[in-house]
Amino acid sequence: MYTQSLDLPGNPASVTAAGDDASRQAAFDARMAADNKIEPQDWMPQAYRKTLVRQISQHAHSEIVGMLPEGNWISRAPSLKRKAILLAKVQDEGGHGLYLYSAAETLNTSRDEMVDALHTGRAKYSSIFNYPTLTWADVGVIGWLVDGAAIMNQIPLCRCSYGPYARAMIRICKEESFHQRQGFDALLAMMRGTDAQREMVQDAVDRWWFPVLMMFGPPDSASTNSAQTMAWGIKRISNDDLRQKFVDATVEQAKVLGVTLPDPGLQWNVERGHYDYSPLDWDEFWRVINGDGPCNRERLATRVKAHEDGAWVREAALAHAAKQAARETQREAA
Ligand code: FAQ
Repeated sequence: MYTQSLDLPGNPASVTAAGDDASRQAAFDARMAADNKIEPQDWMPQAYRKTLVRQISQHAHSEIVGMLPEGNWISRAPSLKRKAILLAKVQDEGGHGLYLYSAAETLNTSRDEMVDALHTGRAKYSSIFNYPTLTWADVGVIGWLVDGAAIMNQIPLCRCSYGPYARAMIRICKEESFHQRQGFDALLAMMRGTDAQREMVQDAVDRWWFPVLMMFGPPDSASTNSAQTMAWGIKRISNDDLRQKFVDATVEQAKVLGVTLPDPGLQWNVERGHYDYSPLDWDEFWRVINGDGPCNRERLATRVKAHEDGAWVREAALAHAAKQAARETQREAA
């Protein structure tokens, strides 16, 4: 049937299930060394499969939970135009979650298993979505900074060694790039408005800046997964290097916007050719990812309730599919 896979029958580079473990491992290693993609039906080490399921499913959960902070503002958007844009953006995030769950399903894990891991607190989602959206300016800041950080992290994932993940990331990055611009545009409109609007934007930037820098993950020295995922070509750039690239790009954008980034240690380092920034509060980061951030309980409870409330839709869809299949069988038999 149809497949996401790009490898073709007879392609000598494909890692087939034939042969002993050592020869399959050697074929996999050769593929990695040549920077070729691994496809769903290829043989892969269990640990590679497991780490992909971990990262892709956590990424999917982040997109789905990430709909909540902005979703809270759909009914309170300041104009019809901003409401339509926000509705479309939040829907896009839902779509990203679905492509990513589908990419993870190609690794032989079911959607139910992944969702259950999220709902029972066994799977993580991005720390950033455990912070509250207090004002309309927070929605603009999520677009500008959170989507901005997400793109910085995700562009290299378009070159990830696992084909379905890499391909999902291409479309996701295009949409995230639009999200980032809409956030910047919403903030620019407020910065050109009243003093109260400018203060609201500055307050939102002050609250989100440090949590956004933590989205890139712990410092490289504390990143337990990086060495292996980089060796496997899943991650291409380290947490600290991506964080630095983001800081360097965003300082310039903040100048255009006319906001101050809330870090007195932020200054250009001529020798390094990068901006220096102050150490981040990693205790806060670990607290948030371990379930004790400002909104962890609320976010998870909302997701669980949405899943339970949607049970009748899943049941109806299954009943419809069963009825269609029975009709098809009857037609074939007639
Ligand atoms: N939050 O060894 P590392 C978005 C965990 S999508 C929570 O460095 P790794 C779109 C990590 O899982 C945002 N947990 O981990 C949007 C690991 O624990 P584990 C999501 C975090 O995997 C915008 C432990 O710490 N993006 O924003 C975080 O090599 C607006 C040790 O860390 C992705 O998921 C964190 N920030 O690197 C939606 C991108 N950081 O699993 C709505 C794909 C680390 O061993 C609105 N993922 N941890 O128990 C990645 O690139 C990587 O997984 C990292 C973490 C970079 C997130």
